[in-house]
Amino acid sequence: MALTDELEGLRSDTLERVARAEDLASLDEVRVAVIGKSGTLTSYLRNMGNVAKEERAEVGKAVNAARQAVEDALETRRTELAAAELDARIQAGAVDITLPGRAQQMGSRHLINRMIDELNDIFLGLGYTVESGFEVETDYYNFTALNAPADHPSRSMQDTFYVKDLSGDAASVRGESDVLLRTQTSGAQVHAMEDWELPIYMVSPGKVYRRDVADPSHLPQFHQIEGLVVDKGITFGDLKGTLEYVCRAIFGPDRRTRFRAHYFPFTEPSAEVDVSCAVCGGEGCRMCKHTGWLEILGCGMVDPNVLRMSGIDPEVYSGFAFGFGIERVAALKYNVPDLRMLLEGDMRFLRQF
Ligand code: 2NL
Repeated sequence: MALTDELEGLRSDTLERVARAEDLASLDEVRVAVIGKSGTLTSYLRNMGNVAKEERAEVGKAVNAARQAVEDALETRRTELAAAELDARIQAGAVDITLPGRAQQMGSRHLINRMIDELNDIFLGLGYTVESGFEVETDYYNFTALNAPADHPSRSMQDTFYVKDLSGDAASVRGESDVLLRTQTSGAQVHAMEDWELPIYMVSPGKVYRRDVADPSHLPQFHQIEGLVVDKGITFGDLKGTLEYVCRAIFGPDRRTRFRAHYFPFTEPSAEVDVSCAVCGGEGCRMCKHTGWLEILGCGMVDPNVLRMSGIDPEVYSGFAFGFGIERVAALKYNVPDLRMLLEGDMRFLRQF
């Protein structure tokens, strides 16, 4: 029948237009054109009166079915397009709130450890062995084997941290145990003299402890690097040549050194070494207390008693020894006015090195 064919054509044509509609506005145009007041499908409903009576039921059914199909398709497509349009609007209005990645702060080696590495490298270059030893030592390795008299003030509880405090114990005369926090790294070198084969060319870097109150030039815990050479025919000339070379390696060729006679219980003769002041170039200033010189290390020829106590014959062997304070070397190299700055953890200061 021609009328139902027409309706079928209109239906499939409309469904195609619905599917093709790109946005809500063009979808609405399809709705108005087909099922609006004067839409093509609506006009079939309006004109039902003109349809032959016997066909009316069938045509009416077809018109309603077509209308239902068109309405369903419109609704489905409307939902799709509305969702897509909302999505587009959200995308267009979105504010980018991603933050730039947080950069990882790179740590760096602390100046004290850099200084230790640098000094170790200088001595390794001279063929020395690096041996750090123990931070907890016995009173024999820290004092006795180094020729320190039994009543030397550095042994007292006022100057040395004892691991066990035996005060009040009848077994102890001075109230001190024989286990202590080392006050110098020499213990490592005494162990070497006892245990190693000769000759010895060694340095001992590490932490040492003294019962001091911190001030610009003293810390109760600091680092030392001590050196020890024991060989046949070692002279003060070897000591002087070695330490002048080392000072130049640390401070550069422009700083001068001088040796001053001094006293240590473990070396004879002994000397202190000064390096010319970098702040004033030797003219005299506040940094060097107007002397032009800064004290950098102590040294000397190993006392024959010290060699003998560790089982070395001083008639055959001789040696020299020396000790640097690492914090002091760092302060003199970089003109740090107060050793405590090295320990305060102020990154504005530490990051300079
Ligand atoms: C200083 C002085 C020094 C030594 C340390 C030493 C070690 C042995 C034998 C003899 Cl096993 N001596 N060490 C010698 C002279 C000076 O240090 O003022 N240090 C900060």
